Amino acid sequence: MTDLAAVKAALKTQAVETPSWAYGNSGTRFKVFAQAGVPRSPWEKLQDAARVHAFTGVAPSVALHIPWDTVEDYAALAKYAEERGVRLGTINSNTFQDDAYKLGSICHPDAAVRRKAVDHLLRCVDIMDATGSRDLKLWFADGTNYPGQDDVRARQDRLAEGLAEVYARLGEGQRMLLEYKLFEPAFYTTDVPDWGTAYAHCLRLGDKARVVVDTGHHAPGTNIEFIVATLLREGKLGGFDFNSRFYADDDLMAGAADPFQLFRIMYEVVRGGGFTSEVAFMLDQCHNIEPKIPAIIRSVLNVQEATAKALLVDRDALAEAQASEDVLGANAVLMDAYATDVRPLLREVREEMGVDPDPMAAYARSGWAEKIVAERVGGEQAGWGA
Ligand code: LRH
Ligand code: MN
Ligand code: MN
Repeated sequence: MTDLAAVKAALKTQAVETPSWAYGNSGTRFKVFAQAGVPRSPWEKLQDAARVHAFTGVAPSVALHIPWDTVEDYAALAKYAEERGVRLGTINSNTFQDDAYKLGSICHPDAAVRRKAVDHLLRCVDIMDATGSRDLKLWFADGTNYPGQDDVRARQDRLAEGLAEVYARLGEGQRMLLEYKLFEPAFYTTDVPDWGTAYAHCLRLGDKARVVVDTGHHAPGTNIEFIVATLLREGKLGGFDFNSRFYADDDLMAGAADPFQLFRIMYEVVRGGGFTSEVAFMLDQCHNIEPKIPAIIRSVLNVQEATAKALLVDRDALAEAQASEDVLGANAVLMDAYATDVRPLLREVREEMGVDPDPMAAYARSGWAEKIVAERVGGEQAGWGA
């Protein structure tokens, strides 16, 4: 039997970080469809993120992406967030939009370009000091397009050297999260293509370095929950970038394409003792055609539903079925939890937290969508590269 009170208590501690860039305009490489009311600054992104937290109760922090979210005074930005009931979370570095980075950033063959990239990462740690952020999330677009283009082993050495310099700069309580991605924008080799490469670098660096699993960054068919179980077992799972995909790095709403996969991942998190603040649960999505704030609310709710189902797995019954070699029985225990309609339970949890039981409807009623369309006129909307 699962202890419902414990499940509810755990759900109340959940924290899903929303990404500042999801509030801005985005698109595919073919077209960005601008939406009315989209934020024109990091400050307005925080206003929207605060609405997501107000209506869900479980999205208390916002990830920044530097330089997309450049401001003069980061401490003031942190204060502005706090005044609205949220806080600044992970700082994401961006070393992929300068012309200098055409052949890479931290792995570039030219030492001057590597210096520029590492200086940017060090600057990100300065920003963390000002915002009070714990985590620096690193994703590198580095790689090559053609066999022979560069020495792939030398690129690993350059990567290790750059990471070590940034790692040494981390303060007490700060961490470095290294994110891998199979391909794109590089199409032949990517310098951090998989969890094994990320893990090897993190292991050398030390305890403050952890791996980030972005659920859209694997080859089709990859068993992501196995990777999660392995990293947790090694104490090296730093966090997630949740999103869903049908094909490649689609960045669709978490739980939209494959809610069963999200449940399996969350089950391994719960099973491995990872449902703690040690593991950062972040969204990393783009809302290219759907309204952004409701899409982010929906994504948070999808993560919450997968978590509730994972917490509902009857672990004793599962262990018993496994020990008695009952293949079908063990599978049925897991599927029973997955098949449970957890929406009534989550409505109760929200009511107990003082949040509207139906966040999507509450947001729609709130008038926020109409307000930002009316008020955010003029200026340049935030978006990829802005
Ligand atoms: C790369 C990625 C990474 C970036 C974000 C914008 O595909 O997942 O996390 O920071 O997208
Ligand atoms: Mn990501
Ligand atoms: Mn991605």
